[in-house]
Amino acid sequence: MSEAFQDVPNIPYEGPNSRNPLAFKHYNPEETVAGKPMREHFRFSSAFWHTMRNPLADPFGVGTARMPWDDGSQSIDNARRRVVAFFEFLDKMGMDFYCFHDRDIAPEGADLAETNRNLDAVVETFQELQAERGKQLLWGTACLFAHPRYVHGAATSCSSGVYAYAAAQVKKALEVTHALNGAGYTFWGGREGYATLLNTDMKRELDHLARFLHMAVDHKKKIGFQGQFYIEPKPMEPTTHQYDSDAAACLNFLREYDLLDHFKLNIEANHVTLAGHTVQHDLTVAANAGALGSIDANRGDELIGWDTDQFPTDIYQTTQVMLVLLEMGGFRTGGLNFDAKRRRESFEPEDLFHAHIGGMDAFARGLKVADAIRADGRLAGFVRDRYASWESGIGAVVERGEADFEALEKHALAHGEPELHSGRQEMLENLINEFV
Ligand code: XLS
Ligand code: CA
Ligand code: CA
Repeated sequence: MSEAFQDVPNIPYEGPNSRNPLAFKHYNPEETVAGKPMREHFRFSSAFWHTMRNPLADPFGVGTARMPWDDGSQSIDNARRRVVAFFEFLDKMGMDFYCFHDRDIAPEGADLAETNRNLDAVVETFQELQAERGKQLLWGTACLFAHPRYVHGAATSCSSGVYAYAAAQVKKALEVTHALNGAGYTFWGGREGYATLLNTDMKRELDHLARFLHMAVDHKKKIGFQGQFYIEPKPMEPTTHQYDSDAAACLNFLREYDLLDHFKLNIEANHVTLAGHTVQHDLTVAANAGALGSIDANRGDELIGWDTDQFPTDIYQTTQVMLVLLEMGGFRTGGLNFDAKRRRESFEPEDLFHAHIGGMDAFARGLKVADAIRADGRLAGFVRDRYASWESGIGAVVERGEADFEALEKHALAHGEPELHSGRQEMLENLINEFV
C-alpha cells in the first residue's frame, strides 16, 4: 500500500537554529531534562477523532480537509486504511501513544451486534500495527453523544432504554480498550447535562450517572482491565449545563458517590478556560486531590468563547502545565493527548504535521522553562517565605490542629495589628519572563 503522507519524511530534531518547518526545534525525545528523557515526560498522544476523522467543517460550511487515503465510505476496508495512515503519521511524528472513541475507528452497523463486530474487525488492525510499531493506546472511550439516540444524554438520559444501550456500548469499549492493552479509559460526559431544569430531574440523573460508573468499575474488575479510569470535566458544549463542569465539581461528585478511589481526572486545557479558570488552576485542584491523571493538550481562543480545540502554542501556558506536572512527579498512566484540530483553512495533510510539531515543541520549551524555574528556586522560595508565619508560634499550633478560637483570640489581643507583606505579583511575573 502506498504511503498516505508521501511528501512528509520522518520528523527529525534539528535544534533551535533550524529553519526547516518539518523539524523539531525543541522536542528532542531522548534528551534528558529534569531526570528523564523528554519522551517519558510527555507521553505524547494523537487523537484519532481529530487527526483521522475531523473534516474541518464549521456551522457555516462543509469540511475542507483533504484525506486522499479515505474514500468516504462506511466500509471496514476504509476504516482499516485510516488506521494504516494513522500509524504512518504516528511513526513519522515519533509519537508513542494515541486515543480514540469507538465510533471514530469503526462504523455503526444495522444493529448493536453488527456494530460490535465492525469494531472487533478494526481493532484487529490496531492490534497488528501496535505490535509491529510499538505504539500504545493512552486511553479509549465511547462516543455517547453523536448519535441521535443520545439527544437527552446517555448515562443521564430520561430513557432507561437509552441508558441500557449506553451501558452496552461502554461495556464493549472497555473490552476493546482492554484487548488493546490501553493505559486508561476516559469518561467524558458528552451530553450528560441539561438545557433547562423545566424538564430535568437533576438528582435522579446524577444518581443514575453514579450507578453507571459503579457498574463500569465492576465490569473493569470482572474483565481484569488494569488501566486507569478518568473523568474529563467540561462546563458547556454541547449542553448548556454539563454536570462535570470543572475539576472541583467532578471531585465533589466522585466523593459524594464513593467513586474517588476508582477515578482520576483527564484535564483538557480548553475546557478549563471555558469554565473560567486558568489551566494551572484545574491542574492544581486535581493534583491536590491526588487525582491528576492525564491531560488533553490544546488551547482556546481568547477572542472566541468556544471549544476551539486549537493546538497548544502558548509557551506561558505550557510552562504552567509543566510546573504542575514536575511538582507532582510526572504522569503515571496518563500523557499529553493532543485533543486538537487544525483550523479549517489548514486543509492539507501536511498541516497535521505542522500542528503536532508546534504542540510538541511548545511543550518541550515549557518543560525546559519550568525545569529552569524550579532549579533557580526563587519562585518556590518566595511562596515558602510567604507562609513562614505558619512554621512556628500560633501558625504551627493551628496547623497541628491544637488551637481553638479562645487561643486565637488571646493571640490577637496580645499581638495587636499583624504585619503584612506585598504579594509581589508583578515581580514574580517578571521572574517567570526571565526564563520564558
Ligand atoms: C470534547 C471532548 C472529547 C473527549 C473524549 O469536547 O474533549 O473529545 O476528550 O470524548
Ligand atoms: Ca478532550
Ligand atoms: Ca474540547
